[in-house]
Amino acid sequence: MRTRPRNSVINSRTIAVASLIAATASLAVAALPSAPPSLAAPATTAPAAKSAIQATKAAKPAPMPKLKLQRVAPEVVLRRPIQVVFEPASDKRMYVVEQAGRILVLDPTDREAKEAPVFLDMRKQVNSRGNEEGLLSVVFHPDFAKNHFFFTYYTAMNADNKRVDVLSRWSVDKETQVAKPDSESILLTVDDPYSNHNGGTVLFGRDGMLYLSCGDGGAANDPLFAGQDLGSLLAKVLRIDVDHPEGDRPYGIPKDNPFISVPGARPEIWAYGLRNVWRMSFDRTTGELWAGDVGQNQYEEVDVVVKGGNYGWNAREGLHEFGGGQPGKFGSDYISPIVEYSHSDGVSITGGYVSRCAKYPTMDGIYLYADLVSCRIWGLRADKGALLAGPEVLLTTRNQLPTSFGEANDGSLYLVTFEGSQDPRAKGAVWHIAPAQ
Ligand SMILES: [Ca+2]
Repeated sequence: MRTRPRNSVINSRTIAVASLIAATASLAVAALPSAPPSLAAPATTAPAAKSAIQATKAAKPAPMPKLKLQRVAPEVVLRRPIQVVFEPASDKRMYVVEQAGRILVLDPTDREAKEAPVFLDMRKQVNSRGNEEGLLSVVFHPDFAKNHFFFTYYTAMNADNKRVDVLSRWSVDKETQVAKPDSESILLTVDDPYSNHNGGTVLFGRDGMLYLSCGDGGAANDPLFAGQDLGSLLAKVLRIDVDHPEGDRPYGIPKDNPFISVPGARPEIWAYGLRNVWRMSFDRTTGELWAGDVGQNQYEEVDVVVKGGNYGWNAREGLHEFGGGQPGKFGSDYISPIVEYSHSDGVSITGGYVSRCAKYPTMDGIYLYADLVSCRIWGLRADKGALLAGPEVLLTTRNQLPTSFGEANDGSLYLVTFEGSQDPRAKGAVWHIAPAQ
């Protein structure tokens, strides 16, 4: 999620926009026609993307379907849900992450459910005072069926009452299927002095490695110079091996990480120059890592994150020079976003997933993403980092801010939303995504 002024939960602009969107006073979420051209997200002006568009016009990618949403467990009360994840091999157990620090379990097919049992309550560990603080992400180990491990990424206050970002491993009681509350093992803490820009998604690649997105620390303009600093874990995507601890580290460094031989660089770094990747995901077919990088005041961007890639923050915001006055130079060889959009179309990108569900072939290969504030959900097609089609508005939610997407084991996708309210107990919902026809 994006920067907010200090001391605000969701700023007045957010509330104003959300209120406008809520004007229908209905929880219904409807498919809308495409936004008019003036509202549509602009295609990137990157030369590579332009040529890709031209080159593929002849190929005529399949049209993108509009989307419809069906609410999951409509009677269950959720408070500021910000992620849903599934344990490997079980689409009957959807885990809903509440920002304050609870993980709840839902069967997404049970429309009669009245409540979601608590899987883990870690509100005592978590600092969720700021709008962007809290329990931010959860992921299950790929070998969960054997080792019963899962991982959390959250913000906390350390023993010196300083802000830190924390990556932890936990165990599940295989009999009760509930997390063991005293099983936390901290793998990594990152000093993070400001309440905003904390990343963060934790997930596994099909290489078995754990990936984590860290924000630039916060405030505004990257005052820590983190974006281009390979000595800092902030403003990065990290990649570690949680199955092979090395020496004093409770995790290993993969031998093919890109900066392990660079003096002064943190060996955990996979990619850098990323301001605040709130949500990222792997395309299960291509293995590409897709990220929504939240911009500052002008441009939001969709990136495909590659090994060793430099995405330009804070010399660049989207495709544009950023006047931060920091060490990076605008003209350097940064990797361009697949697309950007300006703040006339939204103000905080929520990265999504590439749809790969066999049940919905018309959605196959479409990357879905959203804006937290304008509530638009776009689709695009790309190949090897070049735009093929879109972006196109496929849906706009009403009075529900899209905080995250989720992907079941069968590839079906979900949307997570909450109401545009400053109340940390604001209600939210989970929605199953399908083509409108
Ligand atoms: Ca921060």
